[in-house]
Amino acid sequence: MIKIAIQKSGRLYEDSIQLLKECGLSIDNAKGQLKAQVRNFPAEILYLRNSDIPNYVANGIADIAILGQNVVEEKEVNIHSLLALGFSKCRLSIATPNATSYSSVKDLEGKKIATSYPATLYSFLQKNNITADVHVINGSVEIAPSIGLADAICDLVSSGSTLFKNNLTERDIILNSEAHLYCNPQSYNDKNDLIEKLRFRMESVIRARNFSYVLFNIPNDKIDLASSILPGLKSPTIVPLIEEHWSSLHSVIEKANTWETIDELKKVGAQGILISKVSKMVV
Ligand code: PRT
Repeated sequence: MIKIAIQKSGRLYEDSIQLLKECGLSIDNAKGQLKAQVRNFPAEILYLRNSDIPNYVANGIADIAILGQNVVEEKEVNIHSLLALGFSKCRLSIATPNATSYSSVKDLEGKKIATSYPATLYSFLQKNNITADVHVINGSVEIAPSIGLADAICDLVSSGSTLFKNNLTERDIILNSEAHLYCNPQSYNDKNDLIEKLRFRMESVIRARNFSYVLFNIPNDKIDLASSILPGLKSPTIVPLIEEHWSSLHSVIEKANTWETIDELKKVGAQGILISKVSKMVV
């Protein structure tokens, strides 16, 4: 049996639960629950505070977890990433009031910096030979400069709207982060079959999110032309139509290029183009 830690509530919760469910795990996630048995996979879900999870994984209370790279970096624990999951993307950045001049990290010398990420900030400052006065606060870091607590902040940014609302400008990115699947190294050896089984499922679900399934009809003399537009997995599947000299082509295309691909397919004579969702993709 493996123990999987996910955030109890907060920004990572919905995406984590959805991913586990798309991996086929049947979970009762009633509100307020602290742990739940998975009904159809030998696993137990532990609902924990995000900031506590790295230590729980490091000491083996949980075998694997879904966590942002930012917290793992901050907690400086020996746990290993098995897979980047593509959600909860953000960056840990230095920001200062719009009106202050800032040309390089050297401008932080001797300044007060407010943050909830002291370890990551110290290591960044040390790498850049900067001595600064670090103030640790656990929330609303963005208001620190306007109340006179700090000259700069070091905090997570995603859309940038919180910085904008607080008249702050992002100056230096310390770390880019997204959610990863992490594991305890000992658990990875001891429970390799189960952990790998889940990692493989997650990888198939995550990969599928970037692709769509396309099928369309095309005159046979245009098949080569249409195939050259489709990157696909190997090469497109060709199914003859009852109507003579026509075939149906099936393939996968990158979601990001869906409309460009449709335009190109139309140009070479494709008809009846259907695009549908791919839920799992095993290569
Ligand atoms: O209480 P617990 O320990 O469980 O949770 P938490 O307070 O540590 O976490 P939570 O739910 O706030 O965030 C969980 C994880 O989501 C973080 O550790 C990051 O990995 C990830 N994440 C992604 C973010 C953001 N984006 C984010 N924008 N975490 C926080 N923010 C905050 C940021 O601190 C700032 O206040 O959002 C604000 C900035 O957002 P924008 O969009 O205005 O730039």
